[in-house]
Amino acid sequence: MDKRKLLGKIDLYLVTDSGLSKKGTLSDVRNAVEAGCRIVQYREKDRSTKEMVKEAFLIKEICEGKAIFLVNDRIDVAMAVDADGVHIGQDDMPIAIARQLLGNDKIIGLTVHNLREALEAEQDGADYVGLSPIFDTSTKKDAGKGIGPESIRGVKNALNIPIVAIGGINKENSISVVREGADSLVAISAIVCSDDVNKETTDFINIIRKTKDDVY
Ligand code: TZP
Ligand code: MG
Repeated sequence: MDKRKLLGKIDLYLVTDSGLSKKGTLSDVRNAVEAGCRIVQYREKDRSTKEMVKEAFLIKEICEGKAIFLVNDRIDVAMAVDADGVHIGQDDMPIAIARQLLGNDKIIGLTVHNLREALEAEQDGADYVGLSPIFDTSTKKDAGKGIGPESIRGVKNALNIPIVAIGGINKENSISVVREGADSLVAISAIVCSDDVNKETTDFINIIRKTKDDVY
């Protein structure tokens, strides 16, 4: 199965955050995957490499056969556990080098903030872009000001690869994000800060699917 082909079909994309999580990263991943989330990005900023590798193996096991598993930033950790790929930012490893290291079979996602970066990402061989931040967010301190859901349309029209929207998204504003053309969306705090990650995931997936049905 070419997991890349699944990327455009995903509704909700889980990004882990152990700092914000109520029940812990492994519990969040388990519950989100159980509720039907089909992609998980392990994002961990303050752990040792050893701890990250250990946890990444556990997340990979939970995702096996059910969800795509990516690692944020750390190409070495992704390679160590044979993850499905990585998600990198504008200041991380250049895509061409990441591609050389990971090979053609792995997924590479890139964070972009505007149309220029998005076009460049596609040209450089990104498999999807994470458009960020759609709304103001306190989850990522250096995310900058929200670009607004209406900025998604221009990027969607210009690109052939899927667009993942991220930043300040909740159940209410997720409708505008999908209506403006996002293929999928990330909602970190709205999901991992909740008491019931399974229910939140189900709710988000239902809202996204219903909005897509209404749009197309
Ligand atoms: N990248 C851009 S915004 C962001 C990241 C990791 C944080 C999104 O978190 P939230 O809680 O969904 O606003
Ligand atoms: Mg990064």
